[in-house]
Amino acid sequence: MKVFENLKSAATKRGGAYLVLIDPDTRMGTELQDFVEEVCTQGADAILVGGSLILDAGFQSTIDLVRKHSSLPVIIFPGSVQQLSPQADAVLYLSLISGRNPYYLFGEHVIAAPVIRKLGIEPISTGYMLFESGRTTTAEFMSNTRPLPVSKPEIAMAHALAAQYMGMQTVYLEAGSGADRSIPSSLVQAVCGYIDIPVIVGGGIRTPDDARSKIEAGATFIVTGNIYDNSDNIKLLSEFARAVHIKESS
Ligand code: 1GP
Repeated sequence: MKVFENLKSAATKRGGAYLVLIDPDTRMGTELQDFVEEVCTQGADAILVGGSLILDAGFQSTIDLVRKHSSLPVIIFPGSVQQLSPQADAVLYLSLISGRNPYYLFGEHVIAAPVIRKLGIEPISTGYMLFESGRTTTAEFMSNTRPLPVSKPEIAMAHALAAQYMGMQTVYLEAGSGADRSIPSSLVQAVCGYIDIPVIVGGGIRTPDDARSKIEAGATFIVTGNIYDNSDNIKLLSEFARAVHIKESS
């Protein structure tokens, strides 16, 4: 049960940690295998696997292949309780604290807990905060919740602090996959300066500079996913990793 502790240590040493999200709907077979190998060799710190709406039901085969070819920790970023596997090292045990839908606050968790225990994977208790980002995201639609306003940092700060006080290990500031706008760095700074637990930031981050600005604002973990749907962008992997690892930059 050391996956999260190890990731935090890596982030402390490197200035931040870079997590690459693989959506099982986007790649398969040798294309997926090649991508996993690139992610592992270009400086990422862990691989997340999941998505809020998996269309081809390919989660299990994807995670099997990722596990087989990954030298990095494999962490499930589940869209539902169906997305669990013994092939993973850990799972983000998400509570959608920005919303008030009880099923996503403490519903699926009860169903998933015994399964996670049986599978022997590490749960990482995560306060998941969805923010408005210009258009309706899959996560927002599927969870039937309202996102938090980015223009009211005090609301985000209060939610994040509540997550900390409830004993959660981290909070995830989420703009939604493919969001038009990532979470503003000023908001990241407000939240990170207010709480003591590490902060994950993801959604709509399209440039290494944007990733770096979130780390400079206090984020511990950066997640990108969508950017690599375009294979031409795979060459950016090492640039993103360098941008996140601010203590290693010359
Ligand atoms: C989505 O935060 C992740 O849940 C990553 O978002 O796909 O926009 O990089 P992107």
